[in-house]
This record gives sequence, C-alpha cells and structure tokens, in this order.
Amino acid sequence: MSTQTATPELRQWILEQARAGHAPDVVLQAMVQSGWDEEVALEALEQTLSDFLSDRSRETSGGLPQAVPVPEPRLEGRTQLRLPDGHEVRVVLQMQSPRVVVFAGFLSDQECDDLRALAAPRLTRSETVDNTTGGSEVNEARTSAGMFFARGETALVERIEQRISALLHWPVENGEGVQVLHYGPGAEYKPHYDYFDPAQPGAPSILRRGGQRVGTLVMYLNTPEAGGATVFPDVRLEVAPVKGHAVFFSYDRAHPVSRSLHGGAPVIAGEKWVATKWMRERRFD
Ligand code: PD2
Ligand code: ZN
Repeated sequence: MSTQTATPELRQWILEQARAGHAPDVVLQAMVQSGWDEEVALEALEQTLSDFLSDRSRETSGGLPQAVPVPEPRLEGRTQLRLPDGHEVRVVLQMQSPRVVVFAGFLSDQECDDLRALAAPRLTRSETVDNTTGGSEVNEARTSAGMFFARGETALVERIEQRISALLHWPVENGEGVQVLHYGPGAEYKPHYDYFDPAQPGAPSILRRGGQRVGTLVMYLNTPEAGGATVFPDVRLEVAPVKGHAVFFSYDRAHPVSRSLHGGAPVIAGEKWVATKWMRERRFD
C-alpha cells in the first residue's frame, strides 16, 4: 500500500498536460518517472480527467449545472422570528430570484462593536481566491482590508455561527470561518459571484473541501455615513448597510441564472465594516 496522496498541484499539472495535448498514458508514465506510485497516479489521472470532462460536457451541451439544496430561513409568512438563543430578528425585504432576504436586528450593537474590536488588529489587505490556481491573490476589484476568524474561534464568533445556522437551517460545519472586511472612503467590492466558477482549472481543488458555496450572509457591523450598499446589478437592488442588519442570498447553481451577481458599492463618506459567512454544500473542514 502506498502512503502517497494526490495533491491539488498534481491535479493542476495533469490538467495542464491534458490541455497541452499529451495522451493519458504519456502523462501517467511521466508521473511514475517523477516518483509517484503508479496506483495513486492512475487514480488521480482518472478522477481529474473525469471531473474535467463532466464539467465540459455540461457546458458544451448548453445545460445548466443541477440545482442543489441551499440554506433557507423558514419564514412561513412571518416577519418576526425568534431564534433558539432568544434573539429576535425581523425580515425587512425578501425576493425570490435572486433569493435575497434582509434581516434587521441580526446582531446587537454590542455584538457589532465587539466583533470589530476583535478583528481590527488582524486586518490585512483583502485577497480573493484565484480560480485558476486555487490560491489567493490581492485583487484590484476589492479595495478593502480583511481577516478570517477560525470557526468557533471565540465565544462571540461561536454564538453568531449558531445563530446563522439556526436562522438558515444549515449546519455550522458547512460554514467557512467568518470574514470581517473594512472599507475606507472610496473602497468597494466590484460585482462578482461568490460561487467558484467550475470551468476554472483551480476549481476541483477548491471544491474538494466542502463543495460549492451555496449561500452568503453579509452582516453590517456599522452604518457608513454614505455609500457602501450591497448591490445586485441583475435586479437593480441596493441593500442599505445598516448596523446590525444582515443580507442573506443563496445560489442553487454555480451559474449566472442564479442572478446572484452582487458587489459592495463604493463608500462615499465614513467607513464600512461587514462580517461575511459563506456556506458550503457539505462539511468544510
Ligand atoms: O461588503 C459587501 O457589501 C459585500 C459585497 C459583495 C461583501 C461581499 N460581496 C462578500 O463578502 O462576498
Ligand atoms: Zn460577495
């Protein structure tokens, strides 16, 4: 039995060889020659190429990716929800396509202030996941500073994560760590999708950990003086950033039909603080 396991870099390299037109047996031979166990190399080769081909065949047949289950609050016509921790939130807006729900009072003023104080000393210039490599990079479309908490890192973070899970009926384990972002005057986050583009070569390595992102909750930790709305350009919706409010949106397919394109409009005056929770299809460990 081999103790080797295929790495994301190996899978990336396999895709590059396939794109360059090298036949699978030649690629396999090269892997074995560079020290990979034949069984591990063969399995990595088969899995990587079949993932790649199934994505391609969906695209070329003009088909949509299959819809998957997503987080969803159970509103049942109510506009006021009491969560298991006794916290009450109000629904101030909802739409079906894209699926967007705005909650008031999701965080208390104290929780907003405490989260900001915990995050402030750890902020660094924001990076985004680079779809082509699976790594992260500084991105000019995102002129904010940010940091990630580990899941359950502090009692406050854990309480917020439990609240999100209870509100959206989605396991805490499927959530990425909370990210806090700080935008100064003029800073923005240009429109983007939060899901990972499955056609990008880096996607299989990103998706192996927890699958796709299927939902986002952006929590506003302050009220900017002017600007800083979260915008959904496909439907011309602007969600006002109000301290303690949170905007939830989901996307059941990693495809523009989800209409989940969204951005953070430039801050015109003052500053903007948000905390974001991204939710995956499966456990994110
Ligand atoms: O800060 C925002 O309004 C914003 C806009 C778009 C945050 C995100 N995306 C995000 O964190 O994904
Ligand atoms: Zn986003």
